[in-house]
Amino acid sequence: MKMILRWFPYGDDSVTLQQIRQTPGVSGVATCIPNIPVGEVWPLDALRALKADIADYGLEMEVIESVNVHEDIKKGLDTRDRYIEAYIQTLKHLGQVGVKCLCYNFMPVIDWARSDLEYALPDGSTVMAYRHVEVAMLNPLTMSAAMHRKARGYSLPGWEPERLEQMAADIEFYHSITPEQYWANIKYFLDAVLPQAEASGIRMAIHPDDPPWQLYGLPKLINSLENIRTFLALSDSPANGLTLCTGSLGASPKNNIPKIAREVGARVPFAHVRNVKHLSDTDFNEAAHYTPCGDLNMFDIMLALYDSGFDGYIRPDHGRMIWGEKARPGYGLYDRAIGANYLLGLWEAISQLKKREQV
Ligand code: DNO
Repeated sequence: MKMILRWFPYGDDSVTLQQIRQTPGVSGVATCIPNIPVGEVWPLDALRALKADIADYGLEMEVIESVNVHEDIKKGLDTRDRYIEAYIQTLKHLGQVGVKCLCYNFMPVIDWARSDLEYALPDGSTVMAYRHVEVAMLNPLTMSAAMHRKARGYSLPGWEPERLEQMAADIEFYHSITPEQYWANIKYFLDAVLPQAEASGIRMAIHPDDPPWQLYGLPKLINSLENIRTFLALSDSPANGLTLCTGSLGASPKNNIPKIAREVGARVPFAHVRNVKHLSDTDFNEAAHYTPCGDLNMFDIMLALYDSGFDGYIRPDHGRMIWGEKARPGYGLYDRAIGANYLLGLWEAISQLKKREQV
């Protein structure tokens, strides 16, 4: 297991590589080259330069989060092959710079969704929050661009106001796609890219839908144990894996995260581990990682991962904003550093006890 932190390059992150390096037990970052239009090849020289910048701080760049999948691939359009070719070329380049794991998602049109990026808790910290009725009201088919601007100019990925018209058209398009067709579009993509991922030594890790339920009538498939089984059965390739995002799947009280981790942990190259506080079946606040702060049992999750033979990367996920920090929502330093060391502590305790039991 390797503990890493997500980090955004080119001055786009208030957290520095130096700070990450000083966080005990963190060996590297999950990063990306932002602003490459979806569907274009990630240039090898830019990847080499980024890797060198990260290596200057003694950190590894073994995980990329994310290379986004072009909407034409998700829609299953005839034009998809050209974008798949570009994806394959990007995989080659990632392999050439030593990337071992690629997080991506197949969420149609929008990435994750929240109603509030700075919801204040009684202790004065802020977290990201989700109220289903409010998010449902942000439907791009009916809302204005201004409504989509959130917290200090940060937009949710994929929710940029200038994309609004296209979003509305895309959402309508998906209304005519059945879940069967959507599964077939995922499989078409996997069959095309996994051979290159294998050849490049990269494990691909699909990110679950966040939230894991229907929104704007869009297909949501990576959202339950049953559907994760279906996804993993699409290809037995060792390069076909899951990002176990405990907060995304765990937003639904119906998902038993330790059970999922126990069953599929060996096919999880990357785990995003965070806690959530359920307010109802569809409303939640993100929470500090520590088990009593939320509704997910972090010990059970880490134990299940350990027992499953999990041998991947873990990163703490969205943290609260604490101690006056101003940062990209969810991605400040302080609460994620606390989370990382809490998770490392659980992992150390579990592995030490298991070793002693064997003696
Ligand atoms: C949210 C993240 C997601 C994730 C992508 C992966 O904080 O977990 O944006 O990076 O869905 O493709």
